[in-house]
Amino acid sequence: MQGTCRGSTERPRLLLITASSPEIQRVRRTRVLNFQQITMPYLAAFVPAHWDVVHIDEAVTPVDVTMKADLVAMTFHTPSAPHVYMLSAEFRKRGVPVVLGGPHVTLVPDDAQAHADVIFVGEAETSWPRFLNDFEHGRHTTRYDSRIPPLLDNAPMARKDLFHRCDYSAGRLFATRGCPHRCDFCALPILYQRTVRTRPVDAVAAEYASFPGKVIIFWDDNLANDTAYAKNLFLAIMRYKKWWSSQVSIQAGMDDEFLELAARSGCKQLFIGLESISQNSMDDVNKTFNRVQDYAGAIKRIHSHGIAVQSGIVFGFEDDTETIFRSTLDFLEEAGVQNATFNILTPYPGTKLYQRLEAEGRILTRDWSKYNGREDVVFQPRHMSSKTLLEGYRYANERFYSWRSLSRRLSRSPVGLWWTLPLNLAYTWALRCRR
Ligand code: B12
Repeated sequence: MQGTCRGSTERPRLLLITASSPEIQRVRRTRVLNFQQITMPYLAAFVPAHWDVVHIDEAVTPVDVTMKADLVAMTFHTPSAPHVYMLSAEFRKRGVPVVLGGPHVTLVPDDAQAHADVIFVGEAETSWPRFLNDFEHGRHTTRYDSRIPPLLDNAPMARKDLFHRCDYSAGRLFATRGCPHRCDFCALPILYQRTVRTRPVDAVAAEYASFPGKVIIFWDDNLANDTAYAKNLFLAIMRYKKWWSSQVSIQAGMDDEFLELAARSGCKQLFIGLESISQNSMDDVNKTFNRVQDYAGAIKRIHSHGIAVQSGIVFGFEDDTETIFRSTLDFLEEAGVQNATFNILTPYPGTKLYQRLEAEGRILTRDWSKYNGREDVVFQPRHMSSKTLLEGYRYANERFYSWRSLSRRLSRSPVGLWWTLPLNLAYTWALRCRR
């Protein structure tokens, strides 16, 4: 492997790749929205100015392994791991050193180490610039571990010139990072070591304002982790009159002041990980702060502030039987939930859930490409067959985006009908095309 860059007069070239395997793109093809990814444009902001930086987002552009580069760095989720390892082998065969980081690497570093020259475990605000300097001087090591979660006081804006949405209509940023909880199925306790950190409100507001487009998504894990911070942020971004959405926990739905300020600052939808309507299941995976009895009231309160709800639902928990699919859909329709993302429970390697199921001999495959949460069941469910789980998951999607459910849900809660109706119709249409 080359440790240094080409001739000293030439600018070194860094190729950043947001990897997404063809399989996961196929699995997620019903997704109507083409999500802008920010990890690599954000890491690019730390790269010294004398580097040429190119970003390929595989969701929109295929990777050409013959591309000229002095260094390749990739970020990826677990289902893209085999694909990334293949890409990595191709680059390395051509003498280009490869650096890997992101959720899969942090969850199972030893899995990735064999396929890269250098891996990054955890967050990289400190280690990434250090590595680039080491690399240029030919003294880098093979593994950079971020043991202390970095503060985000000086987090730069992501480089918009590297976004694949060149019209900048897709405003994506983060204000906070991390989550204090330890849900067994979630990667966050490992990725961010259960520490919640915030960026300065002014810096976030400035980045928010810098997007010419009107629609913004905060890629936060839970914008309601620190409600005092969030309320200050809402006051700061109100003046820009944009529309935004973020992920929050159900607790946000119980805080009228939070919801009122959120709505006034332009919040149009909150994504809430309801996960399951079975309290036993929530308790079993250590998501005890989700109190199922509070769901309906919280959703109603969110709606009363003119904010739509997108609920994250997971099927396949220990308490789930064949009736869970129908009763979940009954609940979502009754509550007038505007949008939902359904997932098949997937024990990502490195999580507590994976360890437990592995100890019980219930992991069915270690082919990471099947860890997509949408089309494959990778563990043995307790009370049903894999086939029943898969069929139930499909039933949920079909029923939720059927005409009947759509009219039931949206008539029950017509919040933001001018945009929730077209979006629901788009999902319905996408599902029909898939059949
Ligand atoms: C936004 C998001 C998405 C977006 C965009 C994805 C993207 N790559 O940006 C969309 C909607 C497309 C998406 C899809 C999926 N996602 Co997602 N997503 C997130 C989310 C909420 C935020 C990621 C983000 O932008 N963070 C902000 C950036 C700045 O931080 P960061 O990515 O953590 O990067 C830092 C470090 O990790 C590190 N780093 C990261 N990569 C690299 C690479 C190098 C070279 C270096 C040096 C450092 C480095 O440096 C950064 C600074 O410290 C996370 C939760 C989370 N907080 O991580 C889940 C998360 C990453 N997603 C997850 C999952 C499960 C999925 C899906 C599989 C869901 C599904 N069933 O379809 C798909 C897979 C898509 C695919 N193509 O493979 C899991 C990951 C599980 C796993 N084992 O991989 C997470 C952690 C959620 C969770 N709570 O478990 N996702």
